[in-house]
Amino acid sequence: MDLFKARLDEKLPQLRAERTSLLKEHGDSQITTVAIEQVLGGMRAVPALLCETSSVSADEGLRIRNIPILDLTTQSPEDIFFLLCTGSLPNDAERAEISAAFAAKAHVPDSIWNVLKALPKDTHPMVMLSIGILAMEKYSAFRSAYEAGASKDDLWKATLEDCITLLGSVTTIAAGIYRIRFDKGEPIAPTAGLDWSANFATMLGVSNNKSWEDLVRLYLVLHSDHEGGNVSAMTSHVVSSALSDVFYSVSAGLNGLAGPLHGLANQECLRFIVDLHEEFGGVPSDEALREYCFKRLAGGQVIPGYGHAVLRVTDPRFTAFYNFAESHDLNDDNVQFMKKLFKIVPEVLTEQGKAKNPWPNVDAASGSLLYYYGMKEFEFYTVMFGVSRAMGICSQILVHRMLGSSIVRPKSMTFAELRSMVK
Ligand code: CMX
Repeated sequence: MDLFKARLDEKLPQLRAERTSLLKEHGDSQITTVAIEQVLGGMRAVPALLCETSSVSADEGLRIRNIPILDLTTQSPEDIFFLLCTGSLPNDAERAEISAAFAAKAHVPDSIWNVLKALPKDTHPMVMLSIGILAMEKYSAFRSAYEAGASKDDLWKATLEDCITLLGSVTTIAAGIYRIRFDKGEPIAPTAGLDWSANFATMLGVSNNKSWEDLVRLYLVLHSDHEGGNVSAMTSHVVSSALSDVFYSVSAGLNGLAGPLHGLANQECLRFIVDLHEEFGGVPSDEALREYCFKRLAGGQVIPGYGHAVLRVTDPRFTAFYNFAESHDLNDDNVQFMKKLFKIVPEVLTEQGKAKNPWPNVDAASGSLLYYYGMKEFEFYTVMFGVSRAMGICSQILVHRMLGSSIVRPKSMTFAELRSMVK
């Protein structure tokens, strides 16, 4: 990883100087006030975290290092990881170096398979992913470096090594989980010479269709990062701030991704579509679908795949998947449902008037496409999300390590303390 390390080394002084000068010039400047409703409402919109890798705006959505995600849909995941970490896209030599580094870590030791195979048959695949990553912790270069007394300034180098080990092996682990958990046969070994996403697509063993590989590549690109305040990224950051290594941190973040209001929404979305299919025996009329959605809302359930804590427009990642379905002429009932829901749900949520954002997020489209290619086990979908999101989480942790960021420790308040503050 000489080229990658050299690029990071080059960025390091500027990155650290920015932190030092901001602190020196404006360390005690007030940038916001916090309302009681924000304290009680999930800290929504409180600008309290640093994240250099990406940003999400209400009216545009995700930008990775200031590049709109829709301008990055033809890049490889290796490009995206390099961009997240360094701020620039790699040249050919740098891209080849990362691909080779991931491939060199793609072999997963038997001890990890033994742990995964020993779990009860009905274990959720996200539990298996979280455990698989945690079980890899014994290979942490960071922990060894820390125990050997490495200086805080240098800990980012071992963090980079851990990121490569984690990302190189996570595709093999995830694909193996798919095969073990859903009785698809033994895990398929990685193939030398394939890049990261082609290898993942092959190890899943879902389809031989060439465009399956294209979908997996796009999937890994689109879910890679979504700034620092979402549940999974923030959880990982908090854990990592205690100098826990990336295996502990990513595993912790993925446990948050497994919640139905976050990453599990893609599983819930497909479940919703399959239920709809069963209820109507096919794609229903607009009117019947409207009625069904209203009934669901009246029963106190959310419409999965719609709404967002930050976005107030259609998620560009939904648009990218929608465009993929159009350009590859994907057209089964589930894809029809996805398109019809896009037409109906925003009207329904707007009429109901509760959701601040009636538009689809990424989860409203991704599952229908995976299902189209034959990945019908929707309990696995959040694992696909997790593999990709591991790139964003790792890069965020790496940048914080380069900066030497502080341990996270905000102040919690009792109701009585809050009341006394507003008196
Ligand atoms: N269906 C029904 N009701 C919805 C809704 C939806 N899709 N989205 C929001 N609402 C409701 C909320 O439940 C809330 O109701 P209460 O006041 O009764 O609690 C109200 O509208 C206001 O919520 P909001 O401010 O618009 O949204 P939040 O920031 O609180 O929550 C999110 C955001 C994503 C959790 C919410 O939109 C939701 O539950 N969506 C469905 C699940 C989903 O798709 N999650 C994936 C998000 C992407 C990700 O993080 O991975």
